[in-house]
Amino acid sequence: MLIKAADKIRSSEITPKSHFLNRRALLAGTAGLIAGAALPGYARSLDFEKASGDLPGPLTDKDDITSYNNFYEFGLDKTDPKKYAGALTTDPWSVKIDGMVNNPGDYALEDLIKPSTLEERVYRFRCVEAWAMVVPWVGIPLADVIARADPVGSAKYVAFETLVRPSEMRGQRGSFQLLDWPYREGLRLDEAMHPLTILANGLYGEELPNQNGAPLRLVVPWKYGFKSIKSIVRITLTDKQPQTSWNMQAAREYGFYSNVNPEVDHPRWSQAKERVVGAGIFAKKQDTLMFNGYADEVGGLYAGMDLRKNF
Ligand SMILES: Nc1nc2c(c(=O)[nH]1)N[C@H]1C(S)=C(S)[C@@H](COP(=O)(O)O)O[C@H]1N2
Ligand SMILES: [Mo]
Repeated sequence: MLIKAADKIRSSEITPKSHFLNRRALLAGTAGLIAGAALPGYARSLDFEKASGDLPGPLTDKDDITSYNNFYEFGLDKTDPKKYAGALTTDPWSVKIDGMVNNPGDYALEDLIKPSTLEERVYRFRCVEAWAMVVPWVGIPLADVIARADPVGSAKYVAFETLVRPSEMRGQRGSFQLLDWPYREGLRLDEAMHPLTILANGLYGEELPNQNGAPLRLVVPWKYGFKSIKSIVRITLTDKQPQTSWNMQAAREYGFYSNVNPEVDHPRWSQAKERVVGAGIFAKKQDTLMFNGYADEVGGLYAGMDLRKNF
């Protein structure tokens, strides 16, 4: 619905997987994507280009990005979301923004995300199970949404919640539930306001497939995948560190920060190497990069912190 117009423009311009992405060409594509009234968004993309250093690598096939997913509301298997997430009604959709803000309210999705403000962001994306992807997301900076809600000075964290709707989410039905719903995530306010942090409503220039978290999901490219919460219905500003689903499930294995860090292993496996989704299980693993390759941009957020303790 929202970015339908982008389909035709983008599909002809997608760089084949085998090519190393040319960010400038891609941004030219983005200019087309947001054609017309969208100069501010384009300007921001150019700033981002300056700030973001090296290219993230070849794009992962859209098929892989949309058929190998984690979305426990639809089942525990990585093939479940593609099979079952189609049952979710994503229109109409609204997001409640509450807590320590001057402008709380229920914001309709189309009011929160205007096509003219959309940007394309090509990010490395990393699952804790050591799968790596490169995804051309479409979305808006989370900072813009938070600024609009106007946090009060003492707000320090942002909490997120996913929809609870067992009638459409088969993973929320039945007697065995691994996670306590709603799926919850959180960021420190400075992490949430960082220009790399986006709310995505699309990928590959098209509307976000349900299995990837339609209609609106978080993308925090320097953190493990589970921080990037899907199908968001609530954003709460708070002064207390929010509870997060995986930390609630297994606190010893999943900390609040969850920054990609090759030096801090998961208790049950090493995080020093990663596999590229789609490359096959026999492909050589590659080294995991500190902060998933975004150390220059985000390292300063954690200056002086013990990242073994704050994992
Ligand atoms: N609501 C919700 N969000 C979620 C999850 C989930 O189960 N439910 N899984 C997380 C995990 S573990 C990962 S790795 C990413 C996967 O995102 P992708 O399927 O778009 O690759 O979504 C994250 N967001
Ligand atoms: Mo994950």
